[in-house]
Amino acid sequence: MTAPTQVPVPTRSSAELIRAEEPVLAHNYHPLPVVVARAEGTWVEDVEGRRYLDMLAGYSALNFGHRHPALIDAAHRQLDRLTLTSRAFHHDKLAEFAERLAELTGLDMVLPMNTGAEAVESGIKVARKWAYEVKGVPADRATIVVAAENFHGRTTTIVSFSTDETARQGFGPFTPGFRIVPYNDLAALEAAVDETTAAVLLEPIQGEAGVVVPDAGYLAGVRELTRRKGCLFIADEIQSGLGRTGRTLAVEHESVVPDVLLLGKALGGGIVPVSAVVARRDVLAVLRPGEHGSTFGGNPLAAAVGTAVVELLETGEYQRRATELGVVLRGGLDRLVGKGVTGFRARGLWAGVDIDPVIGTGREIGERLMREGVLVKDTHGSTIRLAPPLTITADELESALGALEKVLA
Ligand code: IF1
Repeated sequence: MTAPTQVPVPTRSSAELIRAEEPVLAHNYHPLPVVVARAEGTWVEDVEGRRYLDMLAGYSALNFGHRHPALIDAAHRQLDRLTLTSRAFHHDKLAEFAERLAELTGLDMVLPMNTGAEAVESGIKVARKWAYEVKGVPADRATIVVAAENFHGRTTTIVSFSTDETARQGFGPFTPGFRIVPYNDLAALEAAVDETTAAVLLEPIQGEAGVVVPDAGYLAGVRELTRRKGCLFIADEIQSGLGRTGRTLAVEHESVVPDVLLLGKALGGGIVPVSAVVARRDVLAVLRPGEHGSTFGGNPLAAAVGTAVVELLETGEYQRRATELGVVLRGGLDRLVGKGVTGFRARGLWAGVDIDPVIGTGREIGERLMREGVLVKDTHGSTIRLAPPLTITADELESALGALEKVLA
């Protein structure tokens, strides 16, 4: 009896896969009805072979596009050598990753973690320890000042200082020690920072709030205020960093160097989760063996991909593309104001676009754009976020803007 020839099992259709998820996958998202099966550069392809321009880029984790050859190659080479040791031992990729990342950011020391939230949590722990050991704040009295409409992740401590009820509802009790002030308001910040303040934690541009760009001078003002008051300035560049706004870091637009920098998303090249706290030596020096850690933080695969990402950024090519194509993006959006767009905020290849609610919600616009072969994500209400890979071409950007014009007509 010869074995029956292996008839390949047909993959389920998009509709079948969406239905299959329902009983077995937590419903913590409401994805667009598209099932991606493969991707390259700026383009993704669904199960049926339909192609879409990816204007979300994994919430800015895919700054270098899907499967950038240099990053995939670095991953393949490391997969064939060593993937994990834990930090109980050294491995041969970590020194170079830390050296290159510190050099790229102009700071001294690196604490490698995995997700953005882990970098934020680690930054909070380090700032508090610095406040007690260096600044002399009384034990358990350290405060950290944050901005309203912030988004820094989903852990219980992080949502403790969120102003978004959806992110907090049902997850209490919450972590104390945080003060919330309006974003882009130096007077409010001045009033909130006192001798107990360990740090001010801000996004240089607020992502989830709808790409809210602060007034010129705000970040420089925060830098001056925190220096004068003797507390740390922690810049969360997990979404705004690594080329997105046309500079390596968004704080560079105001020539500001924070005391602590939080990175994530694109640091992993869209391949593996890689995040980091990068800070002045006297700040990260508060951590001694056994006081903080992570099973995967700084693992060989992450370090190899992270180093390849830093190499891409060292060329300045992606920052230049975001600046140059940012002009095309801004021009295209300017032409849509009054034609369904009520306003927008943009910096580099990153825009929050407010759509006239009469035309539809952000979600409805997203569904119409999907039918035009363009994928975006709404943030709140009728605002959509545009954040394509920095590898997008001018033609691809123009066609995405054309699709937006079409669905708004
Ligand atoms: C979701 C958006 C939300 C971030 C900043 C830290 C983190 C994020 C500035 C945490 C993560 C992601 C999370 C994802 C959607 C997306 C997001 F703004 F990017 F669109 F939610 F606000 N700091 N942002 O933007 O990083 O732990 O996720 O690696 O939670 O739905 P993470």
